[in-house]
Amino acid sequence: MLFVCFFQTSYCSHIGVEFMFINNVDQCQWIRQKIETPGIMQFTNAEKRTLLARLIRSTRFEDFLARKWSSEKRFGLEGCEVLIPALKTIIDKSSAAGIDSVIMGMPHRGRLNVLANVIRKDLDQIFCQFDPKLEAADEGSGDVKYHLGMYHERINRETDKNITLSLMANPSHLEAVDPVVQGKAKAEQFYRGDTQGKKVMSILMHGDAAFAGQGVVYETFHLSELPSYTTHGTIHVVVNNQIGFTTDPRVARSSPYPTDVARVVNAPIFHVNADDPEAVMYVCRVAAEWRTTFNKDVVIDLVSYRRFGHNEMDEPMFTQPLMYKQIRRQEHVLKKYSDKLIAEGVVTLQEFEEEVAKYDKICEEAYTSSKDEKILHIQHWLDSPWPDFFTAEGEPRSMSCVPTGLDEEVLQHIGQTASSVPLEDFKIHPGVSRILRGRAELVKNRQMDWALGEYMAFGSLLKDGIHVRLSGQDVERGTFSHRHHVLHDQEVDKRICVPMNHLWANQAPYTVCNSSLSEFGVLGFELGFAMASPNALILWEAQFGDFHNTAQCIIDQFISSGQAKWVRNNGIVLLLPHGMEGMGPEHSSARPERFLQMSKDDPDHFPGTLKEGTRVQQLNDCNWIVVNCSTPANYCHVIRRQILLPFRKPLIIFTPKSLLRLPDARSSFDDLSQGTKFKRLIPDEGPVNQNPAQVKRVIFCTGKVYYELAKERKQQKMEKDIAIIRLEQISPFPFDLVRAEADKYVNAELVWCQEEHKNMGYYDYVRPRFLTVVANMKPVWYVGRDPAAAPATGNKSTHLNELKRFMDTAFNLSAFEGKDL
Ligand SMILES: Cc1ncc(C[n+]2csc(CCOP(=O)(O)OP(=O)(O)O)c2C)c(N)n1
Ligand SMILES: [Mg+2]
Repeated sequence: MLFVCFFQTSYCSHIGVEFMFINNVDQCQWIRQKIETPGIMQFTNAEKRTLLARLIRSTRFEDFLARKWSSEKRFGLEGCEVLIPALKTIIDKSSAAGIDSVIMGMPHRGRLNVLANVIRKDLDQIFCQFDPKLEAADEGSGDVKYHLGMYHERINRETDKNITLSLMANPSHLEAVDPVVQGKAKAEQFYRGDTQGKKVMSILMHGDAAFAGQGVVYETFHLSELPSYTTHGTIHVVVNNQIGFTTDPRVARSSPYPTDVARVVNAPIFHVNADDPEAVMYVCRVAAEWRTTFNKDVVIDLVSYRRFGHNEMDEPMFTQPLMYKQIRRQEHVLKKYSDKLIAEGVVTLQEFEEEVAKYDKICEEAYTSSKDEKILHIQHWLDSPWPDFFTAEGEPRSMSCVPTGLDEEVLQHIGQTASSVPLEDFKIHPGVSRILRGRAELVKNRQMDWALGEYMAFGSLLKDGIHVRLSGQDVERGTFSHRHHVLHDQEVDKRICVPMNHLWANQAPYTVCNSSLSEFGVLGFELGFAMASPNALILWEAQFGDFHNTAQCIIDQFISSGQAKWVRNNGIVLLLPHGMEGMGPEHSSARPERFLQMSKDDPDHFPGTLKEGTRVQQLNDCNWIVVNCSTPANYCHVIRRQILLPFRKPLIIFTPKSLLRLPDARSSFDDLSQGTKFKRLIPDEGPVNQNPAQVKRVIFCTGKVYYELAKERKQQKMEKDIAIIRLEQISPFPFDLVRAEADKYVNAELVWCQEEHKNMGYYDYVRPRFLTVVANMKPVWYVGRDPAAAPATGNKSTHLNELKRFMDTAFNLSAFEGKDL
């Protein structure tokens, strides 16, 4: 029925393959041989019967749902029922080749069917989801049934081998899950030492329109050949239902043909007629073999149609009347294939009908038992369980955090490694040499700058067996050339040294990898990587904080809300360089306001004084932690805390640029010694303490502006009049510590000072919380830049004028006299 485009001559009229863009002769020959050898597509009767049985399940599952819940959305697979046997064939073949873990991502179309018939989620668990009275057992928002994930260990019946199948939970945002799946697959490969992808592989399913249109598909493909990101070949299956009955797909297409994307990255594309289940089975076998043989991506284009509307509420005749008239006349694939096998004598009509009746009965029985389910446990839909990390009920094992301070010898040892070259005869660049000498000098004086603080954090976690992975654009050197975690021999090409991997004999591995120039794809990838194990610190660094917004979907749909939707912890760390330094609208702001707006802590509730347990509980209750550290020691503490907490939360860190080198912004080793910990707030420790009652103004701030304020105060000799207090953890808000400060300076007016524009930065977030702290008894004055549309000016002198203006206000003690709020 459907026309399939031929790009190569083939002996099967229902298969076409595109591969002429692949510039590897062996690979092209391999494909030719698989497609053009006469008679190569042969199946035994047993194989045909298995195929029929799978098609029966796929078809009757949708029929069953349609009968029981005719007006419920399920995004049925009708028209592409072969997807189920296709996936099962890929999994069988891969299992035979040694794969024992398959990680999948897919959109709405046929998802319930995949859960039921590929992953084998219990049918009653699926059916009960259609019950509107089902109560939620877990906290959070939960999610609709066709977004939830699943993890299942089972025996593959064809190979008799163990196999673990997981389907990742995903948001509506089509294709956003692709890089997440890849990251998780990569992580599993990494932790299992599966360096060639022989054990773990991923399968990504796509809709035709989404595959062609969503840029993250390309970003994901693009990662497939980068060493620290490759999953050694992914099998992509496109449920291509856009073509309908037109004879030429290139005429019919309303969006770019789905395979345009794959061509760019050298993946062969098999087009196969979804009405010919045997051709589909053959192609799926070849694709699995391709992946095993070449460890490269491959695309299977299931050329099909959609029998009903987009969802079951939709009437396709509104917009495609002629096509849908023809679709109605189209014989079902199951009928066609069963007739064929009956005619061939492979099965009898009676056997076929019995097989159908058998599956219908399974569905009916599951339907009956599904009525006993009264409560929905999203826990049962978890795609990445961490059984050893949580209790059997999925709860944290404690509500306390191990202290984050470090022994002097550990600090010294890390400091020395950070300032030396652990390999012999390794010639580094003189500029790097200078940096290492600078570090050695600091270590000698028991001091650290930002880069050393980071070294202390990573190095100490590696010592404790925690894998650390830092990924992003130019992270190896550091965008600001401060990090230099990978040294390059200046005389031997490609000879490198990663000192962080030479710290201790039994340390965990450190991975530092420059990503492709992608944010959406790479952040999704790292989020997926962080799902595989709680015993790893996974960090993604934006080149500049601004650029995270091209990954906004991963932030909104996964990082900020993932736990609420899917009860899934994730400890990913985002490092977002931030600060107004006259560099123009696009290299200044990491948009703190956006992260804070999505923080769920209540502005109007004062939680009381937080003892250790409650403080950890506060972190457990939030959706993510947002910090802006002003010292290297505090940065180190917060990174260590991230892993020492008994649960995992995303951590957003606004990181500095000029502070990386500012002598004032250094810490002493004492600030990291045993007994020290992360400071949620840094009080003023200067002359204001002599007589706090005489202090006239308390300026609260966060991040880099602290140093500008402190300098100005000194110049104006106002160190006894004005206290400057740093908020280091912005969310969850340190209500208790802010109150202690406000209480201490009884006669002072309260000011929030930020360098960002008034409609940006932290102001909207902190203001109601400060008012809660002071029970609305005092105003909190704003000092900072005026509201603006762009985050920063592109003009240096405007930048400096703005700075001067708000500094003047900050130190003008009569600035707010007689002013109303
Ligand atoms: C990023 C994004 N944009 C828009 C939508 C709304 N949407 C849901 S399904 C759909 C059509 C998808 O078409 P296709 O990928 O061909 O899948 P099909 O439904 O045909 O299987 C659209 C536009 C979405 N879910 N995600
Ligand atoms: Mg489609």
